[in-house]
Amino acid sequence: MARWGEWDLEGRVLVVGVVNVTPDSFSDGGRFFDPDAAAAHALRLAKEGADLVDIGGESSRPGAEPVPAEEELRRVLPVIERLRGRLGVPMSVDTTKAAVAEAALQAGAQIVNDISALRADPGMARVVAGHGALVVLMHMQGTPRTMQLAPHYQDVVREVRSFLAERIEAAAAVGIDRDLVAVDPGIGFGKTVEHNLDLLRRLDELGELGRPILVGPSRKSFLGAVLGLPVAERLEATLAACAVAVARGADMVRVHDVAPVRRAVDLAVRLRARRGT
Ligand code: HH2
Repeated sequence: MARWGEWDLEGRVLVVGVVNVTPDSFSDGGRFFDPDAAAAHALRLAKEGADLVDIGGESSRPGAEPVPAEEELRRVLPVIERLRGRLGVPMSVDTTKAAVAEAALQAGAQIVNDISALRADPGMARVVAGHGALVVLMHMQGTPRTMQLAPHYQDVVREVRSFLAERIEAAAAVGIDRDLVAVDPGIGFGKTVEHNLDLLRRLDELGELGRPILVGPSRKSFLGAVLGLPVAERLEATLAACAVAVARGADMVRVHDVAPVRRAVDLAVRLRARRGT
């Protein structure tokens, strides 16, 4: 497994640049709510070295209320349309809704990042399979509205791994080629600080799934909890978390601060023991 779609992941880590077209995202809500501002931000992230950009129109921060599909489409489609043919790197759409994924793929996105791992919308798997799109399947306990109320696991890493294994099978059962699937432990999604730290400490245990691993620690609250820092001051912690994740086998990192993360992970990947050694 050294490939994801067109990407060769041998000795290489993909940097996924975050574009939040939302008024309420936890770290940059409102900054890129305007489609021109969002498109300009995506172009900047590509220039800074992002391998792909992930465009989302619904915040999934703890406590967030769901956004109707029509509103999500009003947010993300104009951005995708502005970037089509201009961005120079692929676009993914961060959505749990089949209608949003369908329209985004038709408009030029090539990847679906579904934080519900195809569970939130029964039509989602068919859309992904129909387009032959790349897909990210993420673990989450509960829903964004409820997930941080009382996260509970016997062994968070084993439970996340078996959940992701089950979701890979569910995707394959509806005709999604396994080679197109990447997996994500869902840092911050129904996890305590200690659960998040455990997932990063033992990330290598997800390697058994045989699929590329994406992690999204960027600016998240567990970093703030460990260091006692507000969201605007979590860059160094994000860099450290990304570097350790890469050392433990991450193939992709989803981040807001592309330029510094690019440098950190390009070094980290050179320092990584080769797979199987
Ligand atoms: N984290 C967020 C959103 N989408 N997708 C994947 N695959 N993995 C993640 O860790 C992940 C994700 C949350 O970050 P952000 O998009 O910046 O915040 P918000 O959900 O508030 O818009």
